[in-house]
Amino acid sequence: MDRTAQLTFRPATREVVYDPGPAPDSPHLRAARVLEGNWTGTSTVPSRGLYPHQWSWDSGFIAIGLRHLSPLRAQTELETLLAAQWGDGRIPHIVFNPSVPLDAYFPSPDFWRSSTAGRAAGAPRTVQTSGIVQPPVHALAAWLVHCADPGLSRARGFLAGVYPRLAAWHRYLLHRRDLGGGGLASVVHPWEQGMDNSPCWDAPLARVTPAPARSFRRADLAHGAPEDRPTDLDYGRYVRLATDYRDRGYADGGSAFAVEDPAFNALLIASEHSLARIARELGATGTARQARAERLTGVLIDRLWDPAEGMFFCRDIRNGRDIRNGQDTRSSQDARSGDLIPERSVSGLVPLLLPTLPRAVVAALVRTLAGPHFGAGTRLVPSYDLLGEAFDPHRYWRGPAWFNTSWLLERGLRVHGETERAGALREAMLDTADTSGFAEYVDPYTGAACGATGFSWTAALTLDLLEAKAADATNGAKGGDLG
Ligand code: 9WN
Repeated sequence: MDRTAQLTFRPATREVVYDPGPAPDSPHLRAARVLEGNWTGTSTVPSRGLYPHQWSWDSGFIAIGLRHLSPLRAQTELETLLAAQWGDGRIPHIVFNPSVPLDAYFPSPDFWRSSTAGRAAGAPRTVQTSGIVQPPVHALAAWLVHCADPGLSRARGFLAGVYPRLAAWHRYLLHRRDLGGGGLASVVHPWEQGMDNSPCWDAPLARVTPAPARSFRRADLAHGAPEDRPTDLDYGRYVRLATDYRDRGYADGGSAFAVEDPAFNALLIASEHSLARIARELGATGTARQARAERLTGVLIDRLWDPAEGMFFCRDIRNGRDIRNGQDTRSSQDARSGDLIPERSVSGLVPLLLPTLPRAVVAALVRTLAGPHFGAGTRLVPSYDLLGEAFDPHRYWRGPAWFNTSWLLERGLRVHGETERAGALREAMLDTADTSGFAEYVDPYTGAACGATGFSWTAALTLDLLEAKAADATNGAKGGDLG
C-alpha cells in the first residue's frame, strides 16, 4: 500500500499536479511501514508486542493517518471497531483478537467475560471485548476519513453505515454516563480516559481498595521497563474497579470512581461537531447536533474551567459520596457536583480543539500551554505539569509527552488561528516521532523514547502532519486539513 508517484487533484487551486511520492526511506515511508506491520487484515494493533488487540481511541487516531495511505483500510479500521459495539451504545475499549493467546495481554477476554457478564448491556455474542470505553474520537475520525476520498466513501455507503452507530455511542455517553447530572459524561475507570496513571486519578483512586497482587498477573512488564509503566498498586486498583463493574453486569451508576474529564468531553463535543457534518453530508440539516455541540461547550466551561489557573480541570463527582454495594447512599443535588481535582494535566488543555470557545478562554489556554507548567524548555507538550509534585518524565502519563495529545493541541492552535505556534509544534512532533522510532511516548525535555517503539498512532499522526505540511506548502498556511 505504499504511496508511489501519481497525478493528484488539489481542490484548493483546482489543478492536477504531478506528485513524485515520498522519497526513498523518508519519514513518510518509515511511518507507513509501521502501519503496514501493525495491520492485521481488518484493523491495526497499537503495537505488536505490548498491545496485540484493537483499541478504541487508538483506532480513531490510526484511521486519521491511515486515510492518507489507504482510505479503504481507514474505513475498515473504524467499521471493525463499530461492529463490536454493545446494544446500549458503548464502544468497548478493546476488541480482542481470538487468535492471540490469553496470556499475551492482561486483562484478557476471560477477565472481562463480555458475552456473559455484559449480556444485559447488549454485548456482542460473537466477538470478545472489554466492558469499559475510551475517549470518543470516532466521529471526528470518520469525518476525516470520508474527506480523504469522498467518492470511495459514498460508493461504499461508509458514512450511512457508521452514522447510526456513532449517534448511539454519543447517546450512551450523554445519557447513561451523565453521572454528575450536569450534562457531561463521566469516566468510571482510569483506562476509560486513556491517560491511565495520570496524577489526576491519585485522589479518587486512593478510595479504592486494591485487588490483591496475587489475584492477577500483569503482562505489560514483559514488554516495557517497569519504571516507564504504572505501579503494581495502580494495577491493583484498576483490577478492583473493573471487577466490580463487571460483577454489576456493566450497569452504570454505582462506580466508586467517577470523574468528568476535560479531554474526554472535549473529544465528545468535537465529535458531535463532526456528526453534524456527517448528518449534513447524508442529507439532514445537522442543526440540532451543531447546537448541542455549542451548548456542551458552555457546559464544559461551567463545570470544568478554572479562570484563575487558565485551564480546565477534572471533576471528581464521587468526592464525599459513599458508594456501598454499588448504591449511592446520598442523593441530594449537592452531592452530585463534586470537586475539581487540583492537578494540571494535558487533558485540561485539549478543549482548545473546540471551535466555539470564547476568545478569553482560548487566549488563557494558549498562555498556559506556553507557560512554566507545560512549555518551559520542553520539545513536546508533557502529559502532566512540569512543576507538579508527581511529575516524572518517563512514567507513562505522569509527565512524558504523547503524540495524540500534541496532535490535538496542534489542531486546536490552528482552529484558533495560532498558525505559527502550531507550525513549531508540528515540526517538533515530526522530528521527535521519527528519531524516537515512532515511540509510544517520549521524555518531554529530551525526546528520548519510552514504552513501545513502532507505535501505531505515533506513525499515523506523523503521516497526517506530513500530509498537512505538504498541503500547506502547496496551498498556503491554511491548507491540509481535509475537513
Ligand atoms: C489499557 C493502547 C492503550 C492506549 C492507552 C494507554 C495504554 C492500556 C494499557 O495503551 O492503555 O487500556 O495496557 O496500559 O494508556 O491510552 O489506548 O495503546
